[in-house]
Amino acid sequence: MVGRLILILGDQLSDDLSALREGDPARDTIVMAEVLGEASYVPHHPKKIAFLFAAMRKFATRLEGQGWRVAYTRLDDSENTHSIPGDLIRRAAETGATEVLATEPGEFRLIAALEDCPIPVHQFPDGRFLCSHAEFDQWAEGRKELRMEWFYREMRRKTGLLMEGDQPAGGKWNYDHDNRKPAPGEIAFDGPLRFEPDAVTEEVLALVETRFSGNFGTLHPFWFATDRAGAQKALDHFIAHALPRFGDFQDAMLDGNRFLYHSVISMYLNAGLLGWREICEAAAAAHHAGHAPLNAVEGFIRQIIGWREFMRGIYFRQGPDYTRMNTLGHDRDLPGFYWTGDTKMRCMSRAVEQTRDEAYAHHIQRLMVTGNFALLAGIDPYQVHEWYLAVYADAYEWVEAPNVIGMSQFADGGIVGSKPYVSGGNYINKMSDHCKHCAYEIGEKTGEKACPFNYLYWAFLHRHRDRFGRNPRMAQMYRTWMKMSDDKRQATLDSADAFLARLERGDRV
Ligand code: FAD
Ligand code: DLZ
Repeated sequence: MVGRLILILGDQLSDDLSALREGDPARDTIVMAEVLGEASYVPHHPKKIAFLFAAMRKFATRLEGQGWRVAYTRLDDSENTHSIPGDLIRRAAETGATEVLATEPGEFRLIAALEDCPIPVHQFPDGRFLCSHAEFDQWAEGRKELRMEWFYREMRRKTGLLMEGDQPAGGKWNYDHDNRKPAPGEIAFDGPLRFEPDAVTEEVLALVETRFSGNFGTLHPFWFATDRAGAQKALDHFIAHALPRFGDFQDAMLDGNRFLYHSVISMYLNAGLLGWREICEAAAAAHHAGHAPLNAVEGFIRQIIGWREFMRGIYFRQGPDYTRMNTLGHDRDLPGFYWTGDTKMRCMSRAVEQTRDEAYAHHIQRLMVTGNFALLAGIDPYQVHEWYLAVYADAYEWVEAPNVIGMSQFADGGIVGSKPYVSGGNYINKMSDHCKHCAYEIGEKTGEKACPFNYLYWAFLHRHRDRFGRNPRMAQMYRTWMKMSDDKRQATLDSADAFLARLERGDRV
């Protein structure tokens, strides 16, 4: 019987992949390929490329150890066609295979490319998620609004995580209220577990250094785990040392600390080196053993079975045009300092610098600093989306786009959230110590010295008053704006205009 090809993509490095389950090691050939088509459709951070290539190479070796035949294409191979369909065609010619088994990719771009491939590709559902497309659609059907909280409760019931019978542990579904403490003086966690590159990783690092040196982001020091065993150790390290305080300081930011009590496991989870179930069960077990409080564990589990699954559901329900949504009509170009970090706004420069160094920023930096600024300044959401997709090691469209287009930029008009995540400088000052180090004055509301977030925030609300003025969740903000004197309001709008003019001129702002 003629064997088939089994495609495994760079973010499908899991033993329990549906395409593998459908395959037969005795007759099928696994295809894995480092191709420019994937490595350069956005200018990915070099750490992201190195992580995936090293993890792909090791996963191929692992599969060979399990008895699979693997046709692995390295980036430098002379026969490399540099596209996934191209490599499938080449491998089909070599092996005589006439069909391909694949697990559905996480981006519509690649799903379409596989559908158009001249060799039939059977795309099986990606079973590594808790909620299937059909289940999400069934949940969403007929609802006026899709809200994460209701979806999350279904997922808690479905998994039984932190449940006491049919009731949530502790009597409440959501402990978010306890999870908003401002930045603490000191952090009793020295960050994610770091790994010394081994020979496989060193070889990849040399390749990435030569081929992707022009991309935004520093490659060295490279400290990510690149296989499942390492990712599991990184998870254990988080559970043992950071989870107990994860909840309290989930929204905090510190000028001198990049990770606080965050897990920094999203790149492992999204590439398939870890699974949602083992992560959530480890967190729940830590709570049951008395090691971590409920607010921390509930908050952490909610991010994974709630937000992560909800975002995926939205992406696949909305379809390929979602990334082009621009409900607020924002059209300003992404400022250059998103690539250089060269801005006087301390919170922005710190977020961009750490993104450059680590291919990582935590949620509040992404949402309330770089995302908030882009929204307030009216940046074209598609450009914002491309930036996020490129710069973070955990970024794939299925999870990045709903976070950026939906949650952060409100470009979807409220599919993900009922109101935009915007704030003035006061929020950043409350949750961080950046403002102490900033060239701008957080206490000033207008004029050249004032924190730009302060006046851009009011100018945003004013600009979009027809859309948001009647939103009950924003009524208080509009009342405050309207209570200001005409002179103060005018000075605020003038400061915003002057700032945006400086931004457009390319001045250092
Ligand atoms: P922790 O804070 O420790 O949280 C634990 C886990 O929960 C994460 O590893 C992640 O898997 C999950 N999680 C938390 N929040 C979300 C969320 N909103 N959506 C999906 N999963 C979540 N996450 C990505 O995985 N890829 C992205 O490309 C991505 N882009 C984002 C863009 C913007 C504008 C925003 C606001 C958020 C984005 N997120 C993205 C969500 C979140 O910021 C990251 O998952 C988180 O910062 C990863 O760091 P961590 O592993 O330390 O997470
Ligand atoms: C992100 C990425 C990169 C940088 N390179 C590759 C690659 O060379 N080969 C591959 O199979 N996958 C890569 N990936 C991951 C894919 O882009 C990802 O599978 C799709 O975007 C779908 O999520």
